[in-house]
Amino acid sequence: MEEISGAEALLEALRREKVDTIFGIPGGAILPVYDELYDSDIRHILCRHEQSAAHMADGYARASGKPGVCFATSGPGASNLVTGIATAYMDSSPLVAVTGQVPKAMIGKDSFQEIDIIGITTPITKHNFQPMRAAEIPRIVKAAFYIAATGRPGPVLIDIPKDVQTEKDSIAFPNEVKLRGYNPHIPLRMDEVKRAVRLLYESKKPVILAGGGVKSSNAFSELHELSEMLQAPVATTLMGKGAFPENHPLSLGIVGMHGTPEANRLTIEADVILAIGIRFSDRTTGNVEEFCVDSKIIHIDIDEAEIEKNRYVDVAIIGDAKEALKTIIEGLRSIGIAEKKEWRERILAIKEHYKERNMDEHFKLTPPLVLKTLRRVLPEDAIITTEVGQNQMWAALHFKVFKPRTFISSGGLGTMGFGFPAAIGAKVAVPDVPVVDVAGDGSFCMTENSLSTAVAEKVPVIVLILNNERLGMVAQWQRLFYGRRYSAVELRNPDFVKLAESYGAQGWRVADINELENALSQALVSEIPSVIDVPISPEEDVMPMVPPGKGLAETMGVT
Ligand SMILES: Cc1ncc(C[n+]2csc(CCOP(=O)(O)OP(=O)(O)O)c2C)c(N)n1
Repeated sequence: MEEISGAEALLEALRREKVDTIFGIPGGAILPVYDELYDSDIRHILCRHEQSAAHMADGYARASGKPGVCFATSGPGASNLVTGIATAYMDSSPLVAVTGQVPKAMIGKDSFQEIDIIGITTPITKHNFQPMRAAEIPRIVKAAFYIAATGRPGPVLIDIPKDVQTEKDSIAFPNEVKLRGYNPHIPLRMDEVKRAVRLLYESKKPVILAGGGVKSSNAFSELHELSEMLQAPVATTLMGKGAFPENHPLSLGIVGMHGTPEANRLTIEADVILAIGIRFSDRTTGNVEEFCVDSKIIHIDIDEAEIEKNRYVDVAIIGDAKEALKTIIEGLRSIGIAEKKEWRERILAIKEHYKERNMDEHFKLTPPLVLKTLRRVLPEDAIITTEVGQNQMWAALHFKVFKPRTFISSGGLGTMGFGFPAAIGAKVAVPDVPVVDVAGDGSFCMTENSLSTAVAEKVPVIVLILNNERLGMVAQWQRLFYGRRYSAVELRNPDFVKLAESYGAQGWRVADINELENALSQALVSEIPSVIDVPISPEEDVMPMVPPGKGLAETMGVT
């Protein structure tokens, strides 16, 4: 067998995993890999910060469903990846991060640009590897992709010492991966499924809460079928947004701290809650002690560790959501479902009660109107990413999503600066649909230098900044809970139009909805990235809101 280097083995193994794009920044400890990349067909996207490289790979993964890949050098390169890896971990997004490491003999000696990235990332990866021989690389890459994409998806890191990258050996490429102690294919326990079927059959007021797990397992059509079969309305978590079409009569939008009033109201009234692929996060349940105390809860999750981590449940189904839903549907079909006339009427009445008033009169740039305009202008399959803060919650509340994998947001870690690089990654993965980052001014400034990457790599994403010249969500909390004592929230922003132009992108500042529509329609046909600066009032709150520590019944801002 011909001898090849560890770096060559890495790229060949990535090619065999059908990797077409890598996001990264080179440096001393990963130079042998970058040298191999020089001759490779794999597209490399040069980032300006490793955090953005990880977010781009994450955005690529969330839009395509395939693991995203990022590269960084040792030391500061690797440590800059950490926020991006943690973001992917918290949101169960499949990512494979490859870092260079100092040569084996220099590990543990405080060598130049050495950091213990294995130790640092242990709590924020599903697994990490440090090959000590070049011949281990193909098996490790195969295992990394398998672990990242199966079961509950998540990030995996491979840290390769520099001399392992250059070492030559006759290296074999396995076709299969077997990992002792890791078996993501969990057979359903039929006794639990039967109990779930019985509870759903007997329920008078069922509600489905759909989370990110529905997306990971591609259980969209099963969710649709079950919801209609049961006449159960569907509320989603932030991560689940997109799992159920939000123009469906049974859609309630998002539930929780900034949930829609109809989602929070009907969740409280439910007698049986079917929670699918959710982790009962505090942002979803409010005070968990008060969360639906009188309803029966069925929880489907692939990760056993999620069961009763946050909330006691009546029935736990551990396994793949798609398979579990299919089996439940079959079970229900065999016994038949009684029509729930009263519940249907109640759902309609609640939805009618909270129906938004027509806001189109004034053409003022209020966030809800901006987001509705965006929805009107974009095709159904356009992808939205968000930053973190008010912009994110306004987008979750007012931008209706109709297709799976078209709403991408940092839910678990809540990472400002995520949305723009994630938009670039998503656009690279799905180039034929428009991709818009709904941004806050503060968040955009955290990773705005990715404009360089977007321009250089010809990735025409659109950034729409809801510009309140504030760290808006922090200001909202200070307004509501700290007696308007605004501490460290005012921003002095750059001129975003000039900023965009100086990077070679294009920019608009808009004064009303007409100008917004014009800017959007020009940006949509443009081949260069666009930044649209939308000034909004700094006093605007995201409402409704469940105050921190309170139950869903104590929602503020609803009439
Ligand atoms: C990296 C990071 N630092 C700090 C925070 C805390 N934080 C949450 S929301 C927010 C304000 C966000 O401001 P902006 O991006 O302007 O969005 P807005 O709320 O105004 O829409 C801050 C500072 C965070 N989520 N992430």
